[in-house]
Amino acid sequence: MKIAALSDIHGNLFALDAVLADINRRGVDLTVNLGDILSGPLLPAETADRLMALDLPTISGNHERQVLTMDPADMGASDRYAAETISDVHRDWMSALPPVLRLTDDVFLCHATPQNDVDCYLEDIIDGELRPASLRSIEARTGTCNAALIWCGHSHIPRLSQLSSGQIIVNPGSVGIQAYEGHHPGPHRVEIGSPHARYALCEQSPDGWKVEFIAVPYDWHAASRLARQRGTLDWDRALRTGYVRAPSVAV
Ligand SMILES: [Mn+2]
Repeated sequence: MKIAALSDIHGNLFALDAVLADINRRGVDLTVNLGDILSGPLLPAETADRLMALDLPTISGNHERQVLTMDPADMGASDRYAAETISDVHRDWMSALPPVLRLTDDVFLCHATPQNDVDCYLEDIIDGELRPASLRSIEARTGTCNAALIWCGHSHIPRLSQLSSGQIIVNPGSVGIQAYEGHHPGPHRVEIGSPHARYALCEQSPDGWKVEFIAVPYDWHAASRLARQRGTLDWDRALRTGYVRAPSVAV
C-alpha cells in the first residue's frame, strides 16, 4: 500500500492543487488529510469545497475544533477569517471529522499526538524554537497506540521518528504555510526555510515502510498577493519565503 499524507493545508488552495497534481502524477492507493484544513486568510471556503468533493479519509485538527467551538471574539485572526467565510455546509463537514482515525490495523492518523490535538509529537519547545524531542518523550506521547505507522501533523515540520518497538511516526510537514509564530504551550517560531508545499508518501516494502518527503513548487506569489490583499503581511512573508521575519541586513 502506498499512502500520501497532507496536513496543515490552512486554506491555501494554490498549494493544495499543486500537491494534488503531484500525487496524481505519482499514483498512490490512498491520500489522507491530517487536519488544520481551512484556518488562514487565503481561501477557506474554496479549500473546503475542493476537499469535500475528494472525500479523503480526514481528521480534524485544533483549528477545526477552535473554529467550531470558540467565540469569534476570542479567536486568532486565522480562525476568525475561516469562521466568517465558510458556510453551514462546510461547518457540518468539519463537525463530522474524527479527531483520530485507525485507518487499518497498521496505520493510525492523529493531528498532533494520539492523546490531543495541540501538543507537538516529535518536537519539544526549547528557547522559543521547536527541537527534535527525545525518544522517551515521543514514546510517552505515543501511549498505547500500537500501529506500525503513525501519521501526525501540527508542527509543520517534516520529520520521521522510529520508536524502540520499531513503530514509525511521520509528520509530512505543511501543505499550506511554511513559517508561523505559535503560542502553545509557550511562544515559539517555526521556519521551514523555503516556500515549497510539503507532503509525504509511505509505501510498504518487504523491509518495512519506505518514507519519502516531497517539496512541491507552486505559485506562492499568487498566494502571497492574496495575503497582502487581505492585509496579512505575516502570511505574505511566510508564503513567499518560509520565514517569519525578514533576514537581517548586513551594513
Ligand atoms: Mn494544529
